[in-house]
Amino acid sequence: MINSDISRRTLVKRGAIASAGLGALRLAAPVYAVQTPVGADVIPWLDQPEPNPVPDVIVRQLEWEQLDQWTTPTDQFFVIKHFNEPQLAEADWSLALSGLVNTPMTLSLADIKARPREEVTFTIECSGNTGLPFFHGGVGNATWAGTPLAPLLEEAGIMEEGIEVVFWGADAGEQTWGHATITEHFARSMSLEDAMNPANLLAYEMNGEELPNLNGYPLRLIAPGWYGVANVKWLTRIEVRDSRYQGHFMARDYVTMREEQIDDEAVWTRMLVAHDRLKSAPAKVVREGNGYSVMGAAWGAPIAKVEISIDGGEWEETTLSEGEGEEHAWVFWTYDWASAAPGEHTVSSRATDIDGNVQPAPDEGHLAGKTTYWESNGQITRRVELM
Ligand SMILES: Nc1nc2c(c(=O)[nH]1)N[C@H]1C(S)=C(S)[C@@H](COP(=O)(O)O)O[C@H]1N2
Ligand SMILES: [Mo]
Repeated sequence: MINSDISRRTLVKRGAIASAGLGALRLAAPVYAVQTPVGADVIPWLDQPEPNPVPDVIVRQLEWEQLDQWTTPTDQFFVIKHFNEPQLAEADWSLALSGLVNTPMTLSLADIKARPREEVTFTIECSGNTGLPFFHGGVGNATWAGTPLAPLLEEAGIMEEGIEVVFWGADAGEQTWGHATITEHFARSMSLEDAMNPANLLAYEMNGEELPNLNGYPLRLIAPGWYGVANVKWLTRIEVRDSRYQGHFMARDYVTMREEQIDDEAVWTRMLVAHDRLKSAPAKVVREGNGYSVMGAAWGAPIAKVEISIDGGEWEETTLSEGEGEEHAWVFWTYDWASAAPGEHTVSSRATDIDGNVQPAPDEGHLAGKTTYWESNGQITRRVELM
């Protein structure tokens, strides 16, 4: 307390000039621009991610200090690739709709593009993001375009026993399980009810252009509200089954292990990674003249507010600056750091969704007994040094 009082007082002189400048800015453009203003500097965080030991899997990550646009430019969008990178040509590619359907179908890309086109702006996050010291940039926001999945399933006609829908990718890799080694495709499934959600798209466009190869050309599932792993790329088959598909990315990997108390007994649970979780992150500290501001993002649920804590102090509300009211996309927030004093500081953020759920501290709620790195949506604290 005493320390922060002193630092606040030493700041008064510096602050006077800074707040005059920022006040003038505010008139011109209501909230702080998300874009780093011309002549302003981004102060790099002191805590930088460790070198990426798996560049074939985590192919590209968002660089938080460079976050400047609400829609992530395609060439900056993170890429996760567990197996090979398929090279699919439109001429010999098709999508099969098979399994427990009355009318199996085979669709060309032209068939799919001839169907109704819809767009959704959806922030995808890999559920491993921020759970590993080298993986902090596994999130991005893009506008996806494609045709809704539900009418296609309806046209195919789901048989009575059909309760689960499997999305198969063209990529495959070797997996050993017990005594057996197999070559398995990337695939995920969801319940028929989840698959029928009108938000799901078979997407062939990202940010107004053809899907880039690394993001799943020619077609991927876009399942708004689901963690990245559910958004199957290089899609070749949609198959309806009478029970849950238990492939590697359903039952072995992307499984969250947690110790829970059930009726006073400690038990271990293993749940597959599915829906997004509420999260936020400080993106960058910006210096303009003598004034500082912090900018960040929040996603995983419709956001009501984002708060910031400097040096572990009281939570203060930030200003939501872009994306408010979007159901599936991140919200950008800004904070006028009027009391910024020279030296090292910590910056933490926490999001609250429109139902009043609060992003947990790193050891709170479902994070308390969790051992695996999946679904690490705890509050993020970054360190910065101001001159
Ligand atoms: N076919 C296929 N689809 C896939 C994957 C994959 O390895 N193969 N990775 C998944 C995971 S784990 C994530 S986080 C997202 C990442 O999508 P992006 O690479 O377009 O950012 O794709 C998902 N879809
Ligand atoms: Mo992922």
